[in-house]
Amino acid sequence: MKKINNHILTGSVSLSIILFSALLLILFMTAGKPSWPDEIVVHDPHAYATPAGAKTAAAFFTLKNGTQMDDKLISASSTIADITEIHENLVDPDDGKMMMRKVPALDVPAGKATKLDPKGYHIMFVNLKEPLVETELFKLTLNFEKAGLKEVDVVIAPIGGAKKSHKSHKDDDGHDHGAH
Ligand SMILES: [Cu+2]
Repeated sequence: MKKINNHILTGSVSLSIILFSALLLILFMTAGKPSWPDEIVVHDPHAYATPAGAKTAAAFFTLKNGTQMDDKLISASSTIADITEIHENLVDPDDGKMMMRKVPALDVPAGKATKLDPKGYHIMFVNLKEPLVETELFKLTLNFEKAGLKEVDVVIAPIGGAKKSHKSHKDDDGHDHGAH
């Protein structure tokens, strides 16, 4: 009788170990992999309303590349301005002031989130045809080297949003966008 009990006990312990190991294996295999769709998602595309007479504006978003392939944003287009370009904000090494320059492409690595925010990259609109008005939307077409064209609706946030993010280092959604 005692022998049988031991045997049953050993069996159930073995089964537990196997189940536990399988669970660990599943956890290990899924750890670190973002549960993103197998495509590039343009998250939270937004711009800020412009004062009357303003000639330029910028759009920001996060690119979530859920594919297995590194990609590149190679151009952007819109009908709201004469020129739509990919820009980078950076500190001028000569005078320490913020400056911006046009970049030919923006890397969008596989499995990573690439942020366009006031600290770094943005989509620049030059020679605006009309001011950007709060709560309205405009179409922006992004051209990726591999994923091709993606059209998104850019939400126009209140005009104060950009200023506030520069002064307090925070924007309306509470994310830290750093100083300018
Ligand atoms: Cu710019």
